[in-house]
Amino acid sequence: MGVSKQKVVLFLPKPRKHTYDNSLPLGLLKLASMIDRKKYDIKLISAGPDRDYKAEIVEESKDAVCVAAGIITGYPILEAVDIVKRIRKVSPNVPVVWGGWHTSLFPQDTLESGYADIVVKGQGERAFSEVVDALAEKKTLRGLPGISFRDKNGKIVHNPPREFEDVNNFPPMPFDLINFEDYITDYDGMRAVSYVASQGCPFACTFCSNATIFKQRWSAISNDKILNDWKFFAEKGVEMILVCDDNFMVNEKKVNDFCKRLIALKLPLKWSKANGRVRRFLSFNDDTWKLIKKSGCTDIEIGAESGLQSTLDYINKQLNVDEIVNFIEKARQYKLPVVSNWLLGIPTKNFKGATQEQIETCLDEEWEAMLVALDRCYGKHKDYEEIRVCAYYPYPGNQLYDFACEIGFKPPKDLEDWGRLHTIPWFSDERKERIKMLLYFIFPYARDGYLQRHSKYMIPLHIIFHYTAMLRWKYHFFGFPLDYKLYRALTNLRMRLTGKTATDHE
Ligand code: B12
Ligand code: SF4
Repeated sequence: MGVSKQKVVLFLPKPRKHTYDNSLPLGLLKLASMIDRKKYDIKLISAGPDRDYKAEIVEESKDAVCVAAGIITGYPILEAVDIVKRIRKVSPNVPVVWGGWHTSLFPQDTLESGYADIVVKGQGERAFSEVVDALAEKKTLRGLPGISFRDKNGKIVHNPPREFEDVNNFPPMPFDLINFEDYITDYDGMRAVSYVASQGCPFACTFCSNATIFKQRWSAISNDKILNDWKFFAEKGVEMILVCDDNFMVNEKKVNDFCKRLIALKLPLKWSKANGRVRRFLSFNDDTWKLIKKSGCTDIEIGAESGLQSTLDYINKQLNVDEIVNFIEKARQYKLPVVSNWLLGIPTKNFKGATQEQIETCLDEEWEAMLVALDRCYGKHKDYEEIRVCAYYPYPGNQLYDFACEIGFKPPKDLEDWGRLHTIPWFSDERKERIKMLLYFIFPYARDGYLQRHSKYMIPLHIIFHYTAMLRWKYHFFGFPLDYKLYRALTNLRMRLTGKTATDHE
């Protein structure tokens, strides 16, 4: 008779109160890749709208070696706390492990909350597999690098950090653990999945915690391994791969080789949203750009962040506004639309000791500079794939977060408080509303080819919206937003009629 395997439960809470995310649970799959399946039975459960996943997690945890959650800052914390409370009622002795970006930054707070017994910091694959073995074999956790834990007496112990490893040391992701069809999303009518081909980032922008967690290390999955995963995706009928690396276009030689090999494989796949630093990307030669296009890449993504040079310098972006403009022009030559990301409300040294009136002047300047930069990038063409403008929110673990706290942002006081969004004192609701107008109304309606693209479903109002959106952009005019208000009212009505809820970031 075979020995029954012990169970390891991995779960991923939903990212926001009203929205689910059905992109592949890549972090948990990577962890699972290092767990010995001969010894352990792995249950991987991610939040989904059509089943009682919380009850499932509680049920599976009953006789588990441990139950582990992947956590990013924000709402996932509140949901994980709720799930752990339910588990504890039924299985008070099952060890609870938390890992991911938030807990890597706040191991002490996480353990003090009482909702986690062990925290894995940074890269999780090897650390978590060692934790599982230690728990199963009832060995001490003392000395295991990269973790913090509460010992038998309730004392919090922080073990030394773990060396960041080459991601190629880890086995392929065990996709057989999930029902793959559940993670296929619709992208412009194509069957799409998300993919991450690297970890870390060599840069250190001051608003990002990547450098704090991964110490400016960057490691990329080899082209062989990426292509094996992509072949598997193609076999599953995937047509589009959404690349979500923090920085995919780092090494030109690797990108060039990757594209050549992808072309040679003739997979019926397109890829999209691969991210790169503008300056590095600009230095890629003509051959690489052509290969990127030829290999089925439909668009590329950049962090432009600001139209103000002083702000770009302040956040250590190592980028000039001219380079953003040149980059988008260059991508245009290769017929590669660019998804550009912009932040508004970035606090700079001018905010320190300034009155709200002075801050408003800085924010107006930032807004105007972004519009001018957008005109330079897209003015004539409006041929963007997407433009994303976001209000800066102080996510923790970096210099800009510390500065935001210095100038009035109230830092959350404990783990659960990190689950709630706090007000940004210098950024008014009126400014947030203007961002929404850009994002949901002006950008989508002003796009090149909008009328042709939507001609099938065109109603006269769409035509009017298209022209008012273009005029608003052209003249930088955002007053009397009757068209926008009408658009909102119609959207809300449609949502009510179709029974959909607005996402909570809208
Ligand atoms: C896909 C993605 C999403 C998806 C899904 C998120 C999810 N549930 O994983 C969606 C679109 C929903 C999303 C939304 C948001 N995201 Co997001 N997202 C990503 C992205 C691009 C990829 C995640 C991924 O799959 N990575 C690949 C895997 C392999 O890496 P990993 O998840 O980090 O896992 C490793 C370790 O962290 C660790 N680990 C992870 N989980 C666990 C669990 C255990 C038990 C253990 C032991 C270890 C462990 O081990 C893994 C292997 O080494 C990351 C950037 C990135 N490079 O990771 C941002 C990122 C996670 N997102 C981020 C943010 C800020 C957001 C948003 C708030 C953005 C916004 N302004 O709206 C929202 C809302 C989320 C919220 N909190 O409210 C930040 C999180 C920062 C933070 N402090 O937590 C990141 C890191 C981007 C960044 N560079 O700042 N996001
Ligand atoms: S913002 Fe992007 S480029 Fe800058 S440190 Fe973070 S991941 Fe790297």
